[in-house]
This record gives sequence, C-alpha cells and structure tokens, in this order.
Amino acid sequence: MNRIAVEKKVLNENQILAEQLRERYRENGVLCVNLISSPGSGKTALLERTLERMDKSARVAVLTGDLQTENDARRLAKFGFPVRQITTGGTCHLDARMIGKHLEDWKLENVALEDLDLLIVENVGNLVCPSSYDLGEDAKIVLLSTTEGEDKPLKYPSIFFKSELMLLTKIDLLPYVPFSADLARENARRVHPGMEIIDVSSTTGEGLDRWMDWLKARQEKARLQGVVG
Ligand SMILES: Nc1nc2c(ncn2[C@@H]2O[C@H](COP(=O)(O)OP(=O)(O)OP(=O)(O)O)[C@@H](O)[C@H]2O)c(=O)[nH]1
Ligand SMILES: [Mg+2]
Repeated sequence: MNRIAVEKKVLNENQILAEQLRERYRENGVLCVNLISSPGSGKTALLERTLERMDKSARVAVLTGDLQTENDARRLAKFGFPVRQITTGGTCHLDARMIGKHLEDWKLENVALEDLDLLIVENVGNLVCPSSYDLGEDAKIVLLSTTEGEDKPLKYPSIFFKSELMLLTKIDLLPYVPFSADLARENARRVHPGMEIIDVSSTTGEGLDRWMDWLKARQEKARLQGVVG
C-alpha cells in the first residue's frame, strides 16, 4: 500500500495567536512594531521622544512590558495617548496571548484596534527571549546602545537577524565611551546583511527625524494594505 506522507507544519499556540493578531492588524490597517533590546538601552526614552513628537490627533497606542512595576507606562502616559503596562511576573518576554488579552481589556476602555493607526509594543528588556515570540507585529526593531559593546550582534545574533531596523541609541555618549559605532554597524550587518540602521539620541534629539520618517513610511504602507484588504 502506498503511503502519502503529508508534511504539515504544526504551529505552536503562540504562532497561531500571532497570526490572528497579524490578520487583525492588516484588516484594520494598523502598523504594529515590537521594540526589543537589553534592559536600559533606551526603549522608553525613545518612546517618550516619539510620543512627544506625534501630532495630538495621532491614533497611536503603546503596550509596554516589564517583569514588575508600572514605571514605563507612567512615563509614557504623560503624552496623552493610550498606554498599558503588561507586567509579566517572571516571564522574560511578551507573547501573543498577553497582547491579545490586553487588546481585549482595552476595548472596555474604548480603545479599539479599529481606531488605531499605530500600535507600539515595548518588549521586556532582554536580547534573547523576545526574539522567539512572534507578536504578529509588522516589524521587530532592535535597539543597541553605545554602552553595551560592539559585539552584541555577534553574541545575540537571532534578534539582529530578525529585526528589520536597528536603532543605535545613546549616540550622544560616543565621545565618552570606548565604543566604535562603525564596528557595531559592521557586526550587525554581518549577522543581517543590508539591515537598516539609524543612529539616535533621546537626549540631544539626533536621528529622531529619520526615525519618525521611518515610522511614517511604514505606517503608510500598513494603511494601504488595510485599504486593499
Ligand atoms: N545619554 C543618554 N541616556 C539615555 C538615552 N536614552 C536613554 N537614556 C538613559 O538610559 C536609561 C535607561 O533608559 P530607558 O528608556 O528606561 O531604557 P529601557 O530600554 O526602556 O529600559 P527597560 O524598560 O528597563 O528595559 C535612563 O537613565 C535614560 O535616561 C540617550 O539617548 N542618551
Ligand atoms: Mg523601558
């Protein structure tokens, strides 16, 4: 008897939920970006500067993840856009179930996905775990700061490979730290050839226009996908 071997890719639970989220983002023309870095690389500081620069009528919301505390949500809520903290307890990453649950809870507060153009997720500070969890996002964005060492892309290649954009943060500290931005960029591109890299400083504002332009361009792309359906 002939046997036909049917090879079926079995998606794990997270992947199934992530695909459902991706579909919801696509249907609603929402751009979702997932910011990932080591603790303290400047994710929240960058988001503070980002929200500050947004038009007050911008339809943007932020989910920010940490093991403990509501500190980041408090920092970001000052700008008047919807912000929710996800405290994971001990988990070192966000997963698609957590995102789905918080989107549901948000609905009760009249923050609906259909009313958003941009959903920014700040992941738990960690260069390893978040890289394995798809959140249905359009793009992962990795931040590497000038105080972390140029070799991080080589030591933690997965997240640099999977990210569409690298933000080289705290660029204002370059005169004071033994860090070669050229070598850091070279290492990142060894792992991910052609990866887009933007140097930024949340302190001086350097590079923030380029970052905002990147976001705007990606948002327009997501909007058009939503229109086409
Ligand atoms: N000099 C300088 N300091 C910065 C910059 N961005 C952030 N910082 C400082 O770096 C520290 C950590 O910044 P956060 O924005 O809290 O970092 P984070 O990545 O959100 O940290 P976790 O959420 O804990 O992972 C704070 O003391 C910031 O003031 C920058 O561009 N330049
Ligand atoms: Mg933070």
